[in-house]
Amino acid sequence: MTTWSVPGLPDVGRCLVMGVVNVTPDSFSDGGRWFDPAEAVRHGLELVEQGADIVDVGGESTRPGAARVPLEEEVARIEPVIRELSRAGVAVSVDTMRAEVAQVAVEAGAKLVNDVSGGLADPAMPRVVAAAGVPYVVMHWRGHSHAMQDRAVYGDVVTEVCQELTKRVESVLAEGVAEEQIVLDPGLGFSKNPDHNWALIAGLDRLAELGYPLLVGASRKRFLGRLLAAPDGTPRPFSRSDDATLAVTALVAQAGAWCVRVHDVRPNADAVRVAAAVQRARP
Ligand code: PMM
Repeated sequence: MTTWSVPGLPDVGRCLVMGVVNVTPDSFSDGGRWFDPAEAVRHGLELVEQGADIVDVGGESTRPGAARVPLEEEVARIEPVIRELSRAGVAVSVDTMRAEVAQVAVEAGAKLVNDVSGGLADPAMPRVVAAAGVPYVVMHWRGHSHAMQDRAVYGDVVTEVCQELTKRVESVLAEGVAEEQIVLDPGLGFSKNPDHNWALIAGLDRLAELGYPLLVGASRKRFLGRLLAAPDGTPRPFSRSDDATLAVTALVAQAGAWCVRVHDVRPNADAVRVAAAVQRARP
């Protein structure tokens, strides 16, 4: 199995686990729970204790239909949490689409910028990331939350996601981001219907052929709840889709993902170790 080395982040010969701390009142699965900065820090430290290699701190919900948060509000939400977790020695990533927020986050100690828009939402983002020299998650994205599900139209989703990510890579490289900084993400649930998400998980090897480490975020997303719907078609609530998240983690870790982004860290930290043991045992 290819193992990836991403500058400034742990290189432990297995898929990494990124634990999620949404400092928002309205995120899809954990909105409001860690809205208080002290609670958010406490939760971040708890995730590290449970096995998170990276803690992803976000101040803006990206759930379908969400409205945007003002810049000052986003900064006020994430800055104290990133500063405190970084001070405690945690490898923190910032989940933001805004260059100014990324800049504040890096100054507060963030080691990675996770941009769900892959540089499309804020044209200044790639230059800020290039200057900061930190790893940069470029996710596949077709538009802001209010419009994204209308854009879930593909002929061949894996081919189109690969092509669109390739364009984003060319663009951020042209802005000065270095190859070693780039991590790609298929953007499960972002302008994707369930069939698109499953096709991307099945086609992860084709995304890996683009030559960059891959991050996968399936945790608690609606397509899992739809798969596990009751006989009358009622989707399983996200609060009961963590076992399905775990199954995705094992599969994508086996397929060579660099990192999984998850809410329920402890079992996922076990799953990536199982996947690594199986890989090591391969003749
Ligand atoms: N998904 C969400 C937020 N940030 N970042 C990356 N890189 N990949 C993802 O799939 C992703 C993300 C939405 O999930 P949440 O609202 O449950 O945090």
